[in-house]
Amino acid sequence: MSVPKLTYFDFDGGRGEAARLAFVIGAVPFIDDRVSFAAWKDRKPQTPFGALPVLEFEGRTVAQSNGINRYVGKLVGLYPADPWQAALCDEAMDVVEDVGGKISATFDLPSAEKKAQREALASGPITFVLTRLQDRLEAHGGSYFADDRLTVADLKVFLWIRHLRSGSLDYISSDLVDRVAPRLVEHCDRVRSLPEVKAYYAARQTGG
Ligand SMILES: N[C@@H](CCC(=O)N[C@@H](CS)C(=O)NCC(=O)O)C(=O)O
Repeated sequence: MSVPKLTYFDFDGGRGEAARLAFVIGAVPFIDDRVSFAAWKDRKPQTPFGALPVLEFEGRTVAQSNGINRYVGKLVGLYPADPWQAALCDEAMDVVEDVGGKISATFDLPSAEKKAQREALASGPITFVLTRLQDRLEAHGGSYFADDRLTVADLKVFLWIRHLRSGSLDYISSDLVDRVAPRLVEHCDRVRSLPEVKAYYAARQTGG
């Protein structure tokens, strides 16, 4: 049987990491194709839309991270079968994608402009999405975003919250989530503590 190949950049985050974690948690073997930034220029034209992640399976190729998350979630049992629960799962993934895109757009800005835009994002859309995501989590029981169990939505939110709290985003205070959405910190810790997630990052020696 063919093994799925997930291609993404060589770091433990970003748009490809939720699908990597889903494969790991579901104990489904996959080829973890990690592209260095140096190699990207040559690889880019071979991708459907000039961007990563890309998933290849049984001779076919598909792009777009949340679509890949859904597909992998179905393969490994981390995506709801119920249509309403699936829509809730998609809701959380898409809102993270929307606000994450706003942050990504600041990466290459000159320092003063980056500071202005990130401070405005932190006090505006980021805080808004954090508080609303927390509300949604609480409305669905407080532990998971959909289906009363772990889904790919939890993985995507976990990775975003981990990134926001990492201190690696200049001008976005690393304690923002703790201040405005503490239930999302608990959720982040819950996902980070899953035995498969702990073992995965311990083996990668990145600590997650
Ligand atoms: N909407 C796409 C966005 C993909 C995207 O922008 N990927 C970034 C990495 S997270 C990328 O490939 N950047 C390199 C480039 O555009 O050359 C998705 O969700 O997969």
